[in-house]
Parts: sequence; C-alpha cells; structure tokens
Amino acid sequence: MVPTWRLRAAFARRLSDMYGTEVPAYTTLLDVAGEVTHEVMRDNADAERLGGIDRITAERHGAIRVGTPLEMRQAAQIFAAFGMYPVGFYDLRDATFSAVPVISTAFRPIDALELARNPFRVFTSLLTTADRRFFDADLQDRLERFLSRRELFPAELLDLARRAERDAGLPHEQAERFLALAVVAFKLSAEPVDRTWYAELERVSAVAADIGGVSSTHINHLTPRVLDIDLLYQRMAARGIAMIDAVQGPPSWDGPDVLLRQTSFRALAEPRKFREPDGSVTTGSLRVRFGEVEARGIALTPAGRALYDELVTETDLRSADHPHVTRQDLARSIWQARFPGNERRLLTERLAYFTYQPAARPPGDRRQPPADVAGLFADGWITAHPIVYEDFLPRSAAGIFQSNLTGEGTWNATVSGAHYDARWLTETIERPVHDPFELYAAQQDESLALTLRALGLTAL
Ligand code: OOG
Ligand code: NI
Repeated sequence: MVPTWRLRAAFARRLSDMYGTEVPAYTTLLDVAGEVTHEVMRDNADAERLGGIDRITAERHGAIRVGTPLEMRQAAQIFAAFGMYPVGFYDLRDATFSAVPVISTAFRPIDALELARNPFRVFTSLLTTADRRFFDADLQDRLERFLSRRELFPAELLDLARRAERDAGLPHEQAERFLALAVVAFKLSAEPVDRTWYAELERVSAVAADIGGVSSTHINHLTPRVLDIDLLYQRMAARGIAMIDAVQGPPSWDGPDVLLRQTSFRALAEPRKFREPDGSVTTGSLRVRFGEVEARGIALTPAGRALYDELVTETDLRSADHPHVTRQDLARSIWQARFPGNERRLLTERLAYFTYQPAARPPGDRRQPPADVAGLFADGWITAHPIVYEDFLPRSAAGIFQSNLTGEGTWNATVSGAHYDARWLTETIERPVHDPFELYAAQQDESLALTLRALGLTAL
C-alpha cells in the first residue's frame, strides 16, 4: 500500500520533473534556489528554525486554474486523495489591487505531521463566469457552453482518487496508474487553440483566455522555497533571467521573517498550435507559464495580520507622495519603525502563532508558575517555537497574476459583480473550506494545553 503522504510527495516530484522539461528556466530557478539555501545553511546556525532542510529543499507550491464549479469539485476530489484540503478563500476580483476574474483557495495538508512529511500545496483558481463586470450575458453563455463540453479529469482518474481518499492510500499498481493520470491532467496540451475564441477572451482578461480559451488545464507555475529570496533575486537577474519588478509581501528588513515573500520570473513565450478562422493549423506562441520562488515566515494572528495590512496601506500612501523612493525602501523604513523586531515581542503582543513546550530546565526555586503565557515564557517555564505560515496573500497573488499577464483587459466598473465567498465555495465543492487562522490557533492551543498539563497547571 502507498499511503497518502507518499502519493503526495511523488505527485509533487513528478510535476516538478515534468515542469522542468517543459519550462527550462524553472530548472535554473531550482538550481539557484538550492545553491542559495545551502549557503544560508552553512553561514547561519538558526537557518532551520522555520523548517528542516529536507522539507525546505523539497517544498513546492503549484497553481492551476479551472473554469466551472464541477471542475473545481473534481480538482478537490483529486487533491483529497493526496491529503490536500481547501484552506482559505481569496477573491482576486478585488479592484483595489487586481481585478482578475477568479476566486481561489489553496489545497494543502492541514496538520503539522502531514505538513512535515510533505507540504505540497496547489493554489487553485476558478473563473468567475457570472461576474458581469467581466462577462456580458452573451459571452457568459458561450463561455459556459464551451467549458461544459470539455473534460479536464477522466473518469478513471476520479475513480482512483475516490478510492485513494477512502482507503488513505492505494496498492502499488493503482498508485502508479493514479499518479500517471494525475500528472498528465496538468500537462500543457498539444491541442490547437482556437485563435478567434482565445483572442475574444483575451480582450476581457488574459487569465480568462488561459482558462476558458483552451480545452484543458495546466500547471501554470511551480514554486520552490528558498531561505534568502533577496539573494536569489540578484543571482537570477545576474544569470540574465527577466524577473518581475519586485519581491511581493513584507520587505527585507532586520526583524523576523513573517508570512510570505514571493517573486517570479516572467512568463516565457512557449510554442503553441492555433486553429485559424479558415480552419488551417499554424504555430504561434503564448506567454502564460512562469516560475516563482517563495520565502516563508511566521504565521500571524488576526491582530498581527491587521498590523501587516495597515503597514501595506501606509506604504501605498507614502509611495504616492514619494515617487522617487522605491517601494521596498519605503516599506523597510516603515517596518523598522512599526513592526515588532523580534520573536519575543511577536509572542508577548500575541501577533504571531507559536507552539509551546515545557522548558528543559524550569526555574529551580519554589515559586508558582505565573498564570499567563507571556509570564511563563518570560520567566523561563516554557519555550516557544514559531509556526510557519502555510498559506498565501491575496495581494501578492494578484501581483503574481498581473505581472505575468499581457494586456490590461477590460472590465465594466458600472455594474456590480457576482457574489462568491467561502461559504459558496464550501457548498460548491461539498467540502469545508478551512479558515487558516483556525488551523494555526488549534495547533498553538493544543501544544499549550499539553505544556500546561506537564507543568501541573490546568488552564490559564
Ligand atoms: C496563481 C497566482 C497566485 C501565489 O503564489 O500567490 C499564486 C496563478 O497564477 O494561477 O500562485
Ligand atoms: Ni504561486
């Protein structure tokens, strides 16, 4: 029997191998990420604080895009077979930073042991065909009819996925078949693209064309994790690879790494076949697939996240007033002034999540332990270890989407958009969409309860 986590690890590895043959710059990215991570390991004793080297070097996330609620439900079934469940709801239609016609979730392992075994996750976006700001009634109708005629995932794949989920794994032969079918489902198709249809959707949005203009889905990018993303950015640029303008997310600064920092190399022109209006097939190219890299930091509580969002807004305001200063430099100075500069403060101000353990050598005197976490920590009764952020950031995701799009697209701000939220998604895919804060809080609370019991305290 091949257990769920081994299926997931094999899936991640095979997708990565496939992507490397399809998008050669991705292989360069993997080489440089490995090189940088090993250098940081060598020079920094604390390098494994947010994950062991085996996890970091194997870690990837991918992204796919689908067109219909049924396709989303089927994708959820396939990911469930790999022990990957929907976490978080991201609305990238938000005009304040993006206006991309999708809503998204991330399929990922949800418990600490499974994350440690293999943290592979897939950011999965669904085209919002009912949103009038992007699609008028006629286009929506033709788009939905086009999408209803295609089949992304064959019945045999879905059947094996259901069995793998039910039995928490598959016998060897079936596991092999399941993996092969799953990987092929995310491979770029050689089918010709209908030129007129693709162009019509592209006028609305390049993402709409990438999703609804073709008859299959594909891995749109894969993302390794790296320990020093600023160094990686310089090295990639030095190798002549065109990177997007900046690293998305928190700035590089003197304090702890929090949340998620990401950057990518620009989508490359890949040869694709087109069916022309006269029926002939020609070869052209499309720019849709890219490579991305990420650095993960500490998960923030709702209060920590609110502070993060506030600093992003402040950076926006100040950069409008200081066009000559780079956004990065502005963000760094704002963070230096306003964000807690060490883990201890993140803990005592309850801005980040930690797991706790009883201290190996608690205070030797006969004092009673204090009745609060900050006190227990300050007096040396317990130790704390940061929880890694396992999710995404909507604004960074929008930045990644947009920096890899060609053309602005068009949308109609005078009509109101269709309503989609986490509840809608839960009902659509018939699986709970988990709240990331609840997952981190549960992990923290569980470790705290065990720690208190070990100290002979019942509750705080
Ligand atoms: C997804 C973009 C978002 C990330 O890492 O934030 C993303 C896409 O391009 O389909 O992957
Ligand atoms: Ni990504």
